Amino acid sequence: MSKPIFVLNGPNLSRLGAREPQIYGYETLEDIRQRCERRAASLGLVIEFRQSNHEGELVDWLNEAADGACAVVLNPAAYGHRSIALYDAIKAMDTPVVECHLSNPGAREAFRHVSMVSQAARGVVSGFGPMSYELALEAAAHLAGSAAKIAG
Ligand code: CA2
Repeated sequence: MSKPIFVLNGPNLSRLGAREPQIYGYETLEDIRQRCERRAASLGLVIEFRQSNHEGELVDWLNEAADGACAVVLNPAAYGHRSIALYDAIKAMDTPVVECHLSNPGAREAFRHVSMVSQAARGVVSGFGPMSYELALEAAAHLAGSAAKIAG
């Protein structure tokens, strides 16, 4: 597996650790990046970890991942609930996308119960705090491995 797994993070996740620790915990996004690096190394993978507050930039990165990544872990944050652009970008790529959330949106406010991204992603990991990222990375590695075998 020579291509990296992209770990993409949506709006406001750069503020993790600063507010609402009862929902999102005390780890910062940098802590989560380091966790992901460690988990990826143990799986023999390389990751590319990014965060953006801009929907279009996330779309650009998904387009880039279509050729440049073997899989994607995506925490779309609030854009996941509304973004048809993210839905379309995921639908337009063969590279597997695993949606990931720290919290369990299904157990929160009604407006978080709908996810556009879930309707296009291969699977979803949510509700396990920073461990959601590690579980999503494992799932992404599994999907990337299966895709590589099918490609022959
Ligand atoms: O649980 C998740 O990972 C979410 O993607 C987080 C999003 C939320 O809109 C989704 O429904 C679920 C919110 C990210 C912003 O997180 C902050 C954390 C601390 C301070 C400010 C924002």
